[in-house]
Amino acid sequence: MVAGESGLGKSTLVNSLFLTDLYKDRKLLNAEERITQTVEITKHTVDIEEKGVKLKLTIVDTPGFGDAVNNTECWKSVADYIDQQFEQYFRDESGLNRKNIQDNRVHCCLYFISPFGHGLRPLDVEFMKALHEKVNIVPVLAKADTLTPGEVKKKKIKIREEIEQYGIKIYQFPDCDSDEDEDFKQQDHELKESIPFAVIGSNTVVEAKGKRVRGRLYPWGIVEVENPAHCDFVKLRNMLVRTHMQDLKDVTRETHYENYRAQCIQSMTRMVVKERNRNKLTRESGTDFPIPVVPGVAETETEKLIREKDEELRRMQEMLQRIQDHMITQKDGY
Ligand SMILES: Nc1nc2c(ncn2[C@@H]2O[C@H](COP(=O)(O)OP(=O)(O)OP(=O)(O)O)[C@@H](O)[C@H]2O)c(=O)[nH]1
Ligand SMILES: [Mg+2]
Repeated sequence: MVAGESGLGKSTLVNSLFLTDLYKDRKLLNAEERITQTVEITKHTVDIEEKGVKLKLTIVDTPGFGDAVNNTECWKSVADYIDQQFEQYFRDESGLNRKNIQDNRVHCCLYFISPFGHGLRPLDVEFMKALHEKVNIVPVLAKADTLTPGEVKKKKIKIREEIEQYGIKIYQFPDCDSDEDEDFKQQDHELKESIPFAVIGSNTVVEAKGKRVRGRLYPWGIVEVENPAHCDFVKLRNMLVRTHMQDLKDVTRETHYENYRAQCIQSMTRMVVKERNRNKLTRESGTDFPIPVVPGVAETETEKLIREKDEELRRMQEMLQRIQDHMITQKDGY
């Protein structure tokens, strides 16, 4: 998923990252014609191949914030989207047909930080804090071609300090084992120092040193998206689809989804207990529950509400039971 302020190049970057049509079809429109402002959350599915392994990747593009007069709670629709995916997975997982569940949970959120500010803006802090318990946040420094290498370096340090200072929990790369070889350790160190990844997006092909590359053409030269000397694009893509994809999925499953599930089960249990007590009290005071539906006899509004609540309660109890059964079989399986 990509998120962040409007106009920072989110849609352009995801196109540059994964929509590989570029290499199949050279008849390209320029970026301005191809990409317009994103106005709603959109989902694209792309098939990519990494070292012979075919992967189906879902990209979620979100509308940038900052255009509205009031930007409070601009993170709400994104947070709701993430929760909805968890909810769907939770339903599927606790349902009867658990074999073919489609996993639409969001495993990573690239959060775009403006290159024009002095570090993080208050809205960035608010946005990331609203999401950091739900999703793996990977911060990126947008439009890095607008900064000199020195500026990029300084901004990265400042942003990392601020992330720490404001208590924002971004995705943590797992520590590498002490017995790994030196090359690997060095790569790992460089990756951690790259945060926030400086990125440049482009959907146009330009000619650089006789080769056609994805880049941006300026009167003073060409910026190549996939040149490691120009930005961290390749590093970011490798991290996402090669080196850390499994870990991003693991952390989503073990931490973010588990949090969601625990909260859900807790609130369902609380509701079931509350309803049970209520029913017990009403029964003791003489009313019979559940109210039977007699065909032909019109229910009063209250009776209808009580019956609906009872049905909801019964569904929840069934779901809880299935979750418990599922947990027991899982435990037995280990
Ligand atoms: N200089 C520079 N411009 C870029 C870069 N990436 C995108 N742009 C330009 O920035 C403008 C906005 O790009 P979009 O990709 O539409 O931005 P967005 O973040 O998706 O914006 P919303 O959909 O409004 O959230 C376009 O004119 C792009 O060509 C970049 O890396 N560097
Ligand atoms: Mg967009």
